[in-house]
Amino acid sequence: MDWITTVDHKKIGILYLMSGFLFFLFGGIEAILIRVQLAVPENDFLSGEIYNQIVTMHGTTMIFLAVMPAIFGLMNAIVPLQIGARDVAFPFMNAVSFWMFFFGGVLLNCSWFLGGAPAAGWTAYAPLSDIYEGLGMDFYVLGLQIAGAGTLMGGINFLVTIVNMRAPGLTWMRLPMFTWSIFITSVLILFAFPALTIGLFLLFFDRLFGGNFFDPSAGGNPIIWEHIFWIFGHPEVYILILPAFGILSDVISQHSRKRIFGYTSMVLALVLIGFLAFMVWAHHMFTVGLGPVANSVFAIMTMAIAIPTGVKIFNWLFTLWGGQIRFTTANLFALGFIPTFVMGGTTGVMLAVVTADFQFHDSYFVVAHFHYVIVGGLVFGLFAGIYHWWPKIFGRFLNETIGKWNFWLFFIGFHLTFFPQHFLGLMGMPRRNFTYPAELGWGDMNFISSIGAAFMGVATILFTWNIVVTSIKGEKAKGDAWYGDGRTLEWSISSPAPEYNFAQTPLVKEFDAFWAEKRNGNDRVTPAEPLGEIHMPNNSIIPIIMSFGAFIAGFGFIFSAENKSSLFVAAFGLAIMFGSMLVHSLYDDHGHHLIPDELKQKESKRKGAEA
Ligand code: HEM
Ligand SMILES: [Cu+2]
Repeated sequence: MDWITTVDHKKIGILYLMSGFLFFLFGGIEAILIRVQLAVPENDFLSGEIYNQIVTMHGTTMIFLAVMPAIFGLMNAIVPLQIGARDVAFPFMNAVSFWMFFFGGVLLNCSWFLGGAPAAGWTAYAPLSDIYEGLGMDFYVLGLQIAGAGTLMGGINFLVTIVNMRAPGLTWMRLPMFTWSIFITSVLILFAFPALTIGLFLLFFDRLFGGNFFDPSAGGNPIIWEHIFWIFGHPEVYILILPAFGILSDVISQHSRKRIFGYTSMVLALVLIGFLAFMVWAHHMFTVGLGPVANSVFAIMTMAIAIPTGVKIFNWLFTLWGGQIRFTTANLFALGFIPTFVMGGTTGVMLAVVTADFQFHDSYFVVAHFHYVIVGGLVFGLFAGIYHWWPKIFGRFLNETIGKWNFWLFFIGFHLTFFPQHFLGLMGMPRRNFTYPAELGWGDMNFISSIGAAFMGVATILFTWNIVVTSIKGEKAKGDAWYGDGRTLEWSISSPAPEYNFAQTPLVKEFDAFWAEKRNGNDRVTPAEPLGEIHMPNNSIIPIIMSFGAFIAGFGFIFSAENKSSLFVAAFGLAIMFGSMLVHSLYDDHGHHLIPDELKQKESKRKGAEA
C-alpha cells in the first residue's frame, strides 16, 4: 500500500527504476527476436508483419519506457540528496508523473493482445502512420501521449527543485555534475516534449477524426510530421545522453579520487550542447529535399556539437590522469563508455556530411551509429550510475564479482553486435528490413552480430541475478559507501537515506562539499540549522487513480476508431481524471511534522546500526 500511495522521491525513484528495468527486459527480448530473425539469410522465424511490430515496439519501448524511466529513477533517487533537500518541489505531482508514465507504458504494451502492436517504426512517419490499418498506431499515439505527460511534469518538477531547493551555500557553480546534467535535461524536456504532444495530437485527429494534417491525398503534408517529430526527437536523444554525461563525471571523479578536471568548462559544455540540441533536427531529413542551404546550415550546426562533446571527453581523461583509479564495476562502465561513445560520436559527424548521408541514410550504418551512442553511451552510463548509487538507494552493495562479468560480457557483446553493422550498412543493408537474400553476402556479419546480442542477453541475466542475490544477502553499505571516498552530499547521510533525508539541512561551503569537510577533519557536513521540526507531505492514493483515469480514457479513444460509442468510455476515464484533480484541490492536506525528539532517536539508531 505504501508503494502505491508514496510521494517520497526515494521510493518513486525505486518505482521508476523497477518499471524501467521491466520494460528494458521486454525491449531486450524484442531485440533478441530481431537478431534471431536476421542471423541467417532468408529466415522465416518471424513474418514481415510481426517483424515490423517488434522493431517498432523495441525502439519505442527502449527509448520511452526503459531508458527514460531509468534516468528518472536515478534523478529522483539522487538529485534531492545531492542538493541537500528533503524532497522535490512538488512531491504529489512527482507521484502523478510516475503513474502517468507507468500507465502510458502499460497501455502501449496492451496493443500486443488487442489486435497487434504499432508497426510504423518508432518515428511513426506519416503518411504510413496516418493510414496504417488496425489499432496499433492508436495505441502508439495514446500510450505515448499519456507517458509523455508524465515526463513533462517530471521535467518541470526537477527544474523547480534544482532552482529553489538547494541547500544554503550550494551556489550554481558548486552544483555536482549529475545535478547540473539533470537541470539541463529538464530544460530540454520542457521545450522538447510539447512538440511531441502537439505532433501526437495532430496524428490523433488524423487517425480518429479524419483530420488530414499529414495525408497528402487530402492536402496534408507528411513532411510537417518529420519536422515536428525531430524538433522533439533530436533534443530527446540529448535528454538521454546528458544525464549519462553527468553520471560519468561523478563516477570518474569519485572512483579516481580526484576533483573533476575543468569543472567550469564541463558546465559550459553541457549548456552549449543543450542549446545546440534544438538547432540540428533537420540532420535527420537531409534526403527529404530541403535544399542545399538548409542542409548546409544543419550540417554545420551538427558538426559544431562535436566541440563541447570533445571538451567533456578530454576532461574525463584528465580527471583520470594521475588519479588513484579504483576499478569498481561502476568505474569500468564509465571507462568503457569513453572509447565507445567516441566511436558513436565519430560516425555521427560522418552522418552530418550531407553528401555522404545520402549513402548512409536508412542503412545499418545508422543503426550502428545510434546504438553506439544510445547503448554504448547511455546504457553504459546507466549501469555505471546504478552500480555506483545502488548502495545509497538500497543500503546494500551489488556484488562486484558478478558486476565485472556483467561489464565484460556486455562490453564485448556490445561491440560484437554493433561494430559489424557499420560495414553491413556500407554494403547496402537497409534498416527495418525483415530479411535478405543469401547472394548479397551479408550473412556472416549478421550472424556475428546476433552472437553478440546473445552475450548482452547473458550479461543482462547476470545483472538480474546480481539484484536477486544481493537483495537477499548483499553486503551492507555505510553512508559513505565507496571506501569513504564520497565527495557530494548524498554520501554524507546514511544508506539508504532516512525518509526526511537530512535531519539538519547542510551548509555548503565549497564544491564537493562532503569531500571538503572530510579534508578539514570533519566526519559530517556542517549543518545550516538547529535540529527542529520537519514538515513532511502525506501519502496519497489520488495520483494512481488520476493516472488510471487517463489509462481508461486512452482505451476509450483507441477503440472509438472502431466503434464511436466507446467515446463514452473515454468520457468516463476523463471524468475520473478530472474528478480526482478536483478532489485534490478541494481537500486540504497539510502533511505532518516530525518532532526533534523523534528525529534524535532515529538518527542515533542509524549511527548505532552503522558502527
Ligand atoms: C541491448 C541490445 C540491443 C540490440 C541487440 C538491439 C538491436 C536492434 C535491432 C536489430 C534493430 C533493428 C534495426 C532495423 O532493422 O532497423 C534495432 C532498432 C532500434 N533500437 Fe535497438 N537494440 C538493442 C538495444 C537498444 C536500446 C537500449 C535502445 C534505446 C535506448 C535501442 C533503440 C533502438 C531504436 C530507436 C531502434 C529503431 C527502431 C525503429 O527503426 O523504429 N536499442 N535495435
Ligand atoms: Cu539528431
